[in-house]
Amino acid sequence: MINSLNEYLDLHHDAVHALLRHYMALGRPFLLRSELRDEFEAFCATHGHTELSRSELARLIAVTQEAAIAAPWLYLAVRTRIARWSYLRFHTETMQYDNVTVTDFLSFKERLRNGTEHDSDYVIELDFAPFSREFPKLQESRSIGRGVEFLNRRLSSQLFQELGKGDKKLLDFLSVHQYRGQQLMLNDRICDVTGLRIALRQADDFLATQDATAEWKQVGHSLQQLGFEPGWGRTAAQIRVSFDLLADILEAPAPEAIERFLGRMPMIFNLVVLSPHGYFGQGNVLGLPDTGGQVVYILDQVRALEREMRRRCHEQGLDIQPQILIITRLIPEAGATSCNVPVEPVIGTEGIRIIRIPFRNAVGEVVPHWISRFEIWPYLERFAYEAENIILAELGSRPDLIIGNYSDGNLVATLLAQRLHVTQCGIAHALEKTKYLYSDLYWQDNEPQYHFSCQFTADLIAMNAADFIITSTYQEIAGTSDSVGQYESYGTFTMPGLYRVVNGIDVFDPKFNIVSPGADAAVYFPYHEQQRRLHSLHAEIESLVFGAPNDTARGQLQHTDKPLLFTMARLDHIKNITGLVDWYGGNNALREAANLLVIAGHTDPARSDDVEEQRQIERMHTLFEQYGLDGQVRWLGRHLDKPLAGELYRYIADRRGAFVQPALFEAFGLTVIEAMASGLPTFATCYGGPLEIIQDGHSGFHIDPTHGNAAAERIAEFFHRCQDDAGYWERISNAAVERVRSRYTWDIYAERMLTLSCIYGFWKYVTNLDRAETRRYLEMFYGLQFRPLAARLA
Ligand code: UDP
Ligand code: LCN
Repeated sequence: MINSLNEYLDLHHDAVHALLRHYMALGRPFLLRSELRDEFEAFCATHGHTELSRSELARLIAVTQEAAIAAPWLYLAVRTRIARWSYLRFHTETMQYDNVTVTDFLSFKERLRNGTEHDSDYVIELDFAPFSREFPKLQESRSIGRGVEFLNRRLSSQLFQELGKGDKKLLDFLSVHQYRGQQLMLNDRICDVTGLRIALRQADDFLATQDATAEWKQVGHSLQQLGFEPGWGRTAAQIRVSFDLLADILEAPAPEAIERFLGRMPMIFNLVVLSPHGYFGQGNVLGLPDTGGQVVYILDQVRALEREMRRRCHEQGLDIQPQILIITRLIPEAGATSCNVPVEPVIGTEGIRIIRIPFRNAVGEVVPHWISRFEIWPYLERFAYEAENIILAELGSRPDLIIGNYSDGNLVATLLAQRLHVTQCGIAHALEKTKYLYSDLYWQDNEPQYHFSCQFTADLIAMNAADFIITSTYQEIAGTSDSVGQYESYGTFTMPGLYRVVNGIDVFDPKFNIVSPGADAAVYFPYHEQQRRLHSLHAEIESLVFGAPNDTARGQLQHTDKPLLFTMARLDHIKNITGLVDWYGGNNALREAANLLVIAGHTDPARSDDVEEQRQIERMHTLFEQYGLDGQVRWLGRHLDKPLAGELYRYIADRRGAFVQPALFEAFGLTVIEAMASGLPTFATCYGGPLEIIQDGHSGFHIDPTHGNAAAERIAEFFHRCQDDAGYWERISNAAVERVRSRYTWDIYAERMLTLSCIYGFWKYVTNLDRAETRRYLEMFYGLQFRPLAARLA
């Protein structure tokens, strides 16, 4: 690009000069991608530069994510391809330009931000790249998020290249397997690889003489004589498959065989899931501040994991009851929730418990009230240590895997995994960094409310410490060709006055894997499955939707025959529910076509403890007044339990309605897949997960929340088309159901998640995936950077 750009600049010096002066004249130190593009287009149109608008320079601007401007310099951060960056600068007077380093770019931004001409103080620069220089990395953007496939390919060949080395490690790995003192897989009769091969052949010969359905109690004694212990399979046939896979791997290790073999290994019996913030409970919590999809995700996830763990134990011939602990915060002032109860079994499971541990202040007293997720940082270290003792006591051993959730859970997972030497998995749910404009550069402005200094530091520590990371979508890691991924945004950034990050995380690292969550199929099923429907809830739903206003409901729908446009979310600014009401109010076509049903927050601000929510509630009331919405919008300020929410989606589908998710940004969006699974045509934000979930125009529609009127027009058009084209609603509805059925189910999730856990556990054991150097660096970063930042909040 640089060479052709050079030629272009030589030839069109004048136009380029004028353009650069145009950017300068805006008088803004920073311009984002959309601003750069819009200004470029405006400039070309005004000055009649059609040539320029098709030039190499136009292509450069199209891939520039950010510009920093101070005469005579214009610095650009260019994202040439997904997750590939370069930095360059123009001298606007001499028209010289050159490539600069990321440090140059960031320090230029810092100078602009601080209003200084030169770097004033020493700046801490974080760079994780040297630690993983020797480490295999993906090369292609399209492979991002398929880390385990890559690892299996790369490491299997590397490991077994040196004859005997990999075999020996595999043998060691199989020999250390135990469950509560009971030896699994191999005993000490097999002490080298040759012995293992011989034993495998003899065992195979022996099993060939046995009934395929014979179980361990029949064949186990003989196999034990040869050096084998339980865990290979429930029946003789299954045991033979495992033996054959191992024999194949010892002969020539193919990645698929390794994955299949490790997926059959009994490795994960005890699991710890961390989710400290918010109200974690099984009832009355959804919609409370900081309490939404993450709770739904975890409760569905652990159920699915338990089913899969039990299935695997059964198939492996082991009589073991897996255990899962969800560790969360105990909140003494728990309102109508059970968050003040220390131990709560998860309904419908055999071995899953919610364990609640209180936050304590500096002198050890229990903190009684809810604390926003943005302010929990000083409590986490103590919480982690208390959790460690409780986990060990509850499980009677170390867990086999620790899963962190969100920034706080991932930090606690890091502290625990480090102390217990356990494999750590990270799940972000929603990284806050990309949700707020300039959340890093202007971090100080947000500090009083959001404390991003703590959160981004915690994120960097946890994402680098995790052995593997699960994401719900590709774009969560690496964005799209137009937008930066949530993880990618941690690659390079600066928080002036705090530290500068030149390599914070590498999205080409094979630790990233996409494993999407599902919609609970027992609750969210298509509206046309009549025999499963909860008809008994319909009277309640009718009064919820069409009833008179009361202390938790505003508005009464005048035309009850119109279809319903439905939305349901926490009443956060980012969810943009007030934005939706604003577009609806201002768009007559949409108001004519459908009624709007909103389930969010409270209608009375006095019922909310959350400042952001209170502001949104007030804004909603203002909009009702401004547009006179009481006859067309029904706003329920209450939370629905899952069965009621499930039946409501279907009830709205019965009436040929639609669902809308208008968020300014949505990391994944469980309501989107729930609505789709119920057969509701769904309109959802094009920023975040829904972009990937929905195939626009086929299984739903994307809307741009920054162009509200266009979104409202699109929804209105949909309802009109449904009137003219009899099968249209059904076509979209069927495609939505099919999309969720094929991609977003908890069964697929659990199978994948457990296989990944086994594989990462194996590679961590047999290679240097342990990343000891990184851990040491992170410990220092935690001690010297995170702790003092968190202490300031205490
Ligand atoms: N939810 C619910 N009742 C409510 C509000 C929300 O059951 O009154 C559920 C909703 O069905 C979904 C979750 O809360 O399962 C919200 O998850 P989502 O991913 O959409 O958003 P988040 O709150 O995590 O940002
Ligand atoms: C948090 C969010 O903001 C949502 O987008 C996700 O769907 C939810 O967590 C579950 O991962």
